[in-house]
Amino acid sequence: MLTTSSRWIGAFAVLAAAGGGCGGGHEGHGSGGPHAMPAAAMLTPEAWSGSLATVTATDTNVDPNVVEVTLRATPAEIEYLPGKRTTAWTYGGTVPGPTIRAKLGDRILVHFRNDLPEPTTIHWHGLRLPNAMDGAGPAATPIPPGGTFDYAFDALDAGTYWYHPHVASNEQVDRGLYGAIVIDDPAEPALPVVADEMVVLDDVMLDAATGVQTAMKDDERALMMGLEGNLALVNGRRSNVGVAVRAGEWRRLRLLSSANARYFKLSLAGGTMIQLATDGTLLEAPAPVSELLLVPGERADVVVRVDSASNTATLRAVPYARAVGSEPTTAIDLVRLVASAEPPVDVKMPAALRPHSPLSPSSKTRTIRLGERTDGARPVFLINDAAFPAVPTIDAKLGSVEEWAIQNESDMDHPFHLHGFFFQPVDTRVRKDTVNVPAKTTVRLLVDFHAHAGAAGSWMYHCHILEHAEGGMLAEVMVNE
Ligand SMILES: [Cu+2]
Repeated sequence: MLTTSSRWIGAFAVLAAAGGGCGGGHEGHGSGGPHAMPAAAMLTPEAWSGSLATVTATDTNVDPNVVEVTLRATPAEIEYLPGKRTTAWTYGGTVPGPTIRAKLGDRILVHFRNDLPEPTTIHWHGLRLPNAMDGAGPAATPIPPGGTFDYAFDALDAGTYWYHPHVASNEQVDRGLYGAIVIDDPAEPALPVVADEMVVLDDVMLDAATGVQTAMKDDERALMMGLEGNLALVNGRRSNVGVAVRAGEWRRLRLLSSANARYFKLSLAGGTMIQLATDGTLLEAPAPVSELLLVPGERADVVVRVDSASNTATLRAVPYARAVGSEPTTAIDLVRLVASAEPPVDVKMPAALRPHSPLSPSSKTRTIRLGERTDGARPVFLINDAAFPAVPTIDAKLGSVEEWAIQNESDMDHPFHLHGFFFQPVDTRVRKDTVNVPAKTTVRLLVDFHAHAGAAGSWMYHCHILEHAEGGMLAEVMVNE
């Protein structure tokens, strides 16, 4: 079957061979003529200096084992481009929303109010929590404009997580509704770092002249590839921020991609980058990385430093092609660590972080096929040949381990995300909740349906390219006692 993407990507190949560019002319979809949909050119505002600090949510509860915060979803004016105002949708007036920090075992209470003009929810990405608190699936009724909801759950796992809406997520997350939640484990080995900061990567499509965010609802490229903006954001500010550091000192960066679709393949020129954690979990040992692919929804904790022979280390998104035959993204400078005149220091990382056990063997094997077809002019994204809500719900048993073969039959990569439970890619010991499944490949996962309070219920799994999830590549697993 000739899918839209193969026709469309074929058009890319034709265009590349002709050395052509996008003249802005769009021919009819599937008309047979070249249908060029290259990514929009990136805006490259001037580099600037500042800080990576994000707003932290205020804990209003005096009990040291309870974190109680208020979040309000509300439109707000944000200055993404110098001197220009963009109306974003925010948690509490900032992008990203306030970082919620708690420690392992804490009770977390979030009083939420929706002051948006449409219904929303908060989904707590990566956290194991009661099904009714997940902000997604049949147990989560969208909160209407003016409505409130109290989220309450325990911090069961240390790590770096995030929160975002699960209603019209492609539009609501893109407008700025996302924030981080960090669970600290006091028993973790102490790390010799001078800073421990969120680095939330996103992109947004703006009119360069006015700063107004461009609605991309019917953009054919966005519908197919997911929406990539023309301005990269680091913690809600334009990219290429310079941070003053001392050469040799380590900073812990908790990298999170809240982008709808952009893949950030990260490198650190002039410095050293060592990965500590993936999604919610510390690795067994620090792992030096020269490049690190961060897909939508995924997190990676790293430590970074400027090497003693360098003045600057640049965290950069380097080109990556996430569809067969598509053009790679262009390189984007995100963060520059600029060394001061102080003499370099030499600080060693610990040799080990946290041991992990392999999961017990699976009791059941499933194949989950990711695919795509067209419905008129619109692409439809599929799981096992059906689009949500027509994908049959899977039944799984609480306490079991299943092996899922995620078979990507399409011509583009898809980031696979499961709610409420961790999985372990086979042949690894890491626990993850979001994993890239490259085009035309199969990724095998051991899914751990380990019981936790309120774990029974229907949980979503889906592609985390939000246009794909909203376009059908989403389904539910009913986890039974
Ligand atoms: Cu996808």
